[in-house]
Amino acid sequence: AMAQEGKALPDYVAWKDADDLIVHSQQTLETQRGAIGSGLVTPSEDLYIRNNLPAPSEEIVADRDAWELSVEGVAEPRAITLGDLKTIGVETVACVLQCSGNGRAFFEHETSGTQWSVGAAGNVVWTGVPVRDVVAAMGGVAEGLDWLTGTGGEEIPDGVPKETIQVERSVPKEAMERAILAWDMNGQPIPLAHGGPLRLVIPGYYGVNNVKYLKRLAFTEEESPNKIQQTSYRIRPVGEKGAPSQPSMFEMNVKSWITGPLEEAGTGKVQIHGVAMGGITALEKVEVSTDDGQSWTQAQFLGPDMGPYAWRPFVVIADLGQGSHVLASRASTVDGQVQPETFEPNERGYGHNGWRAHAVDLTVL
Ligand code: MSS
Repeated sequence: AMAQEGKALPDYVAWKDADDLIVHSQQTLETQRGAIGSGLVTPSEDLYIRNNLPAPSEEIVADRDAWELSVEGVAEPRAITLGDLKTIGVETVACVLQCSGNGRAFFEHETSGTQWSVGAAGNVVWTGVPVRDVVAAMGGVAEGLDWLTGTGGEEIPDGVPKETIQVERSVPKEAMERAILAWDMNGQPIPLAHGGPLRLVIPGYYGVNNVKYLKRLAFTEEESPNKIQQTSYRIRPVGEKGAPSQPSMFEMNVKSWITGPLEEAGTGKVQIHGVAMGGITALEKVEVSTDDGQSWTQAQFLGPDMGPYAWRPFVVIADLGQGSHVLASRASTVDGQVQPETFEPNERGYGHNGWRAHAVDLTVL
């Protein structure tokens, strides 16, 4: 991954802010750790990109309201245009969009896949129609269907079995209570790179479940038969193959990280900034340590609380003497989950939230 860093932005994301991003590949761009600062909402220009398949052509956003979604597994299944979806209902939700592999670079074993540090995550404001409203408008979920399945609109090349590459994810049906079909991101029509014209957003769930270019929303009896559901995005022991019996990357865990200062600071008082998230639960507090976890100080949240699925910027003012300091942050949720010191390795390097690995080595001059 290192050799590719510093590359120019790929064409389809040429509008992004190159100074704030690390280009890992055409399909994977990461937000620089320092770029977030105490940002409440991640500007679209800075938001990370992760595509499993190349994005479809710009044509699909030329006439957004004409985009068609097929809704299945409801009493009255039908195809509906984005224009018509907009007449059913509308809601805005702020939530963290975070790749399952965010933090992969912190695992000690060899992990294949993008070596994300902290920047495969952002806090995004989505506007769209609640899935439950769409379901109500179509007569409710049909009997015995336990999964909510979203299918991405990428074209699958002829001769390639769709199960092997198509982005199709199933989540437990209950997630529909907070899921939305989004057309706006941060107050603008969703850019193609982030899944416009229509994206399934499941607040509190890992990025992979937030299917872009959504062309089908189906209540199904079983999880999608596709590889991305069956064997990929599973927490599996190091050295083992993926299997449907292993935990899937659904609910995110409690996590925080410092966004500055990251390398050097002057002696005296310094503001230590970062962001914290509760996953699917609201945060209770964040603590910061400047002595490698020996003592902790409660941080102050900055800005408004945007709800349980959003992240919260935090700050602590510390007095630091000359020399090196290990800065760490540790978040806890209202239901008592605490960011752990270490995180057990898993083969693909998913879900790392250990505070020690996310610590910063600061030199005070
Ligand atoms: N969707 C689709 N359609 N395709 C693809 O590829 N990817 C995933 C999600 N969705 C995809 C989709 C992932 S995997 C992620 S993270 C996300 O998305 C990202 O987002 P953005 O907007 O940031 O790029 Mo991992 O867990």
